[in-house]
Amino acid sequence: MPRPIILDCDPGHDDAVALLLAHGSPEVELLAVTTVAGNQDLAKVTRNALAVARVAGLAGVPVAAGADRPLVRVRDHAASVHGESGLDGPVLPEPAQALDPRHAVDLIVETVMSREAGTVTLVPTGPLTNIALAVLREPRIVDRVRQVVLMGGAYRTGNWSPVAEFNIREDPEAARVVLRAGWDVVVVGLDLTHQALATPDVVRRIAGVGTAPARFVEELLAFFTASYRETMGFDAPPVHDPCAVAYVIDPAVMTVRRAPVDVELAGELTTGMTVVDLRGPAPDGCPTAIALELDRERFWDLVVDALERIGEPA
Ligand SMILES: [Ca+2]
Repeated sequence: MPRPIILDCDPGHDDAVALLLAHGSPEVELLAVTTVAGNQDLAKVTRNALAVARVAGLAGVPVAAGADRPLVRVRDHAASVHGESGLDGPVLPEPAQALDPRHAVDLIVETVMSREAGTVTLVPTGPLTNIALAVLREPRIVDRVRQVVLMGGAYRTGNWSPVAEFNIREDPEAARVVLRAGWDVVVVGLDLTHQALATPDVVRRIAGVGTAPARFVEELLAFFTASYRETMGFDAPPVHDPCAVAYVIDPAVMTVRRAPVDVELAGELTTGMTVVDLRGPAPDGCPTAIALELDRERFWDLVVDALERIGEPA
C-alpha cells in the first residue's frame, strides 16, 4: 500500500525535485500539493508548482495556494538562492491544470479528515505557516495524521543565520505550533540535507535519464549550483526538500534519532534556531525526531528511479 502524502511547498528548486520524486515513486501517493509563501511570494511559488506539475505530467492531483505571509513576522524571501521567479534556470511551461479554488489550509484539513485516521503523512518543505494554520483550524488533524516529515531546521549550523535554517526562520511561530502539537514529527534539517549534494556525478546520472523532466532537473541544478557557489560557497548544492520525501518512500535512506526539538522565538542572536536536546536518550513518548545520516547512494537512486518512471509525460 502506498503511503498517502500531502506536499506543502514553496517551489523552489529543491521543492520541484521533491514533487518529481513523490510523483515518480510508487511507494507514495500524492494526494495534494499546497503552496506557501517562502522562497518567493505566493503567486510565484504557486505558478511554479503548477509548472512543475505540468513537467511531471501530474494529473488529478489538486494544487491549492495557502498563506501569503508568516503568522507574525514580516515576509522575507530567498531570491538570492532561487532567483526572481523562485525557480530560475529552465523555461517554465504554462500550467496545464487550474488551481484548486480551496485555500490550502482547507484542502489539507478536508483531505486529512476524509481519509482513514493514521494514514496521511504531511510533508512540508517550506515555512510551516499552512500546517500551523491547519492545526489551529482543525485540531483533530493532530491525531489523524500518521506523521509529519518536514524539511527545516538544523542542530549545528544554520543557513539563514548562523544557527537558523530558512524555513524555520521565515515563520518561527508556525514552527512552534507544529513542533509542540504532539504529533509524530521527523525534522529533516540541514545536518542531513547538506549530505544530499548534487555533485557532478549526480548531475550526469540525472542527465543520463534523457527525458524532458530529467533535462528540467538538470537545468534547475545548473542554476542551483551557481547560486549556492556564489551565495554560500558550496562546490555542489544541497538538494534539501526531496530528502523529506525520500524518508517517506524508504525510511532506511537515513538514520533518525528521537530527541526533543523546539524553536527559539525571542533570541537576540538565535531567533528561528531549532533547539535540539541531545543530552542522553529522549524522554518516553518524545514525539519529535531528527535526521542524522543520509545514505547518499540510496537517496540519488530514488531520485533517478523516479525520473525514469515518470519517463516522457504526454
Ligand atoms: Ca522549499
